[in-house]
Amino acid sequence: MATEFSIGDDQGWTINFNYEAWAKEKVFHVGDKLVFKYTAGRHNVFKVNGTAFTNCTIPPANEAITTGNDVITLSTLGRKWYICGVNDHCANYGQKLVITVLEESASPAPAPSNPTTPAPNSAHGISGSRYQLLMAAMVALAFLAV
Ligand SMILES: [Cu+2]
Repeated sequence: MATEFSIGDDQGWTINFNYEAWAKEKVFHVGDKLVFKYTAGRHNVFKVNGTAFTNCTIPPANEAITTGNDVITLSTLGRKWYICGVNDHCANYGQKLVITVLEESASPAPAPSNPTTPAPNSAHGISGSRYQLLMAAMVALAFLAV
């Protein structure tokens, strides 16, 4: 089951919020979604690399996501970096998020305790023993023929 993470929970995507602490207690998987919520125009979202994250290097404006309700689906493994490119929100107000995406979470299938398995098993058992009986008879016939 994919999870939808609302970045910063009630605070949303904003300045003076500890996104490092926020992300620390969460586990992200491929297929999950990040939702950046903010008042459009006040902030924006840039997906950047680790170096740009560390240095708060703002990419070209046309790479920004700016709707204020930005949904990003995590499609690949590894570390992902996001920063706000408005003014010095990244450099001086901590508006930056780094996460590590793990492989897709296994679907919750309770495989070992499947109640439908005994019936086919016993049916197979019967046909199996019949087959053995037939084989034994064939072997006996073969011996008789020799
Ligand atoms: Cu901002």
